[in-house]
Amino acid sequence: MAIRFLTAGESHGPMLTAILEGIPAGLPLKLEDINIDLARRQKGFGSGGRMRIESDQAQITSGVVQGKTTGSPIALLVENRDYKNWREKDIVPVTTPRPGHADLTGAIKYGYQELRLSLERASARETTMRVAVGGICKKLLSEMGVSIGGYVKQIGSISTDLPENLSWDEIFARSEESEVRCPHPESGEKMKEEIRQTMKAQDTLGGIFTVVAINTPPGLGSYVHYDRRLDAALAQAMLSIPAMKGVEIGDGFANALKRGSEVHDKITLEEGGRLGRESNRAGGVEGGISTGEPLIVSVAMKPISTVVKGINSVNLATGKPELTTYERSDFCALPRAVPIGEAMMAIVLTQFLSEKIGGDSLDEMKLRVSQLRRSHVDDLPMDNCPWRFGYYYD
Ligand code: EPS
Repeated sequence: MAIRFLTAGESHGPMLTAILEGIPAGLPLKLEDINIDLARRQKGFGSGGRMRIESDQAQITSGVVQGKTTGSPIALLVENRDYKNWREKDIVPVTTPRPGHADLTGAIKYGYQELRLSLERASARETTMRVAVGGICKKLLSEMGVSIGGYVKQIGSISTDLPENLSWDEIFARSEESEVRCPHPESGEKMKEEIRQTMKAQDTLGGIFTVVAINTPPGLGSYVHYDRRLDAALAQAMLSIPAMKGVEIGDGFANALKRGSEVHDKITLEEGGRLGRESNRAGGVEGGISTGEPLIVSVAMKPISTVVKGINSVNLATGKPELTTYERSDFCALPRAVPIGEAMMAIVLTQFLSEKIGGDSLDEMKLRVSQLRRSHVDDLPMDNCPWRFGYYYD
């Protein structure tokens, strides 16, 4: 069954909505499975005032009965608490577009006479529903043994090394303890200081976050067409998050500077015939197909485009050059971007898994996952004799 979803809702409208289709019947689901990630998306050093107003909680109006999915579309909603502050208000027109935001391009495209109409839907508020949908996908994946986590790798010029000899689960747990979702406490402190300095300078900061899926079955995705490659789908999903401008699979950019023999992950024979790897610089994908090693995706986020001190622009109402005006926004949203990246990864993996194995109920899916071919010599018998192409062609 194919997984698909749509979201609706505007940043200061009454509520956000999503419909998710393709989740099999019989998946136990608590609101807490969703709300835990909604809360994670709201937390992080460098957030603006809006996050003190909202306390996102999902409601489910279809597709889940007595704590289990039924196989029918799942309808989700999250109310915007801020709406009550806007519904009776006379809205001050926004006529000076912020460089970097959708204010100008939205007006060019849709012919708006008020730039707020662009920002209302282009706002990253919409990612609330992706996180809600991703929470359900994560729950389904967890039933198959797949878990997803992430951390902040860089904020502005401050990057982190991973603490040595820690499992991925430990890295994710340490990141959750940090206000900037950084697993390395010293680097985390430096990141916070960088954010403080930037706030003082009335400016904003970007950076890089990493998301990882552990225990992904091998064989998801394909090389047969551009749109069936798992790495390509992950890149598309990550770049669809507002403000994300670069994607790296594994050590993609560092690998580009090295020789092949230094890059490619040596295949080893482990006890019992499992095919292991000495490293995972490929980030868990070869030929557009998952290898079964941890799937690692890093994403570059540009600095938030609402800048307190203003950026040169043009007031479209007066036709005169003018600095952008400031309402309110985040100074650095990197910590909050991590759960959004995790959600997009969960959605893509659920899509690719469903496409490979189908299944209308959880039991059916679990059985099929257990029957998947693995990276194991016993699962890969070779004919090992010469052969000819034999096309029906002269
Ligand atoms: C955003 C601006 C801020 C952010 C918002 C994204 O909202 P407001 O204009 O209401 O202060 O807080 O993000 C969210 C509301 C959210 O839930 O992530 C923007 O312009 O993109």
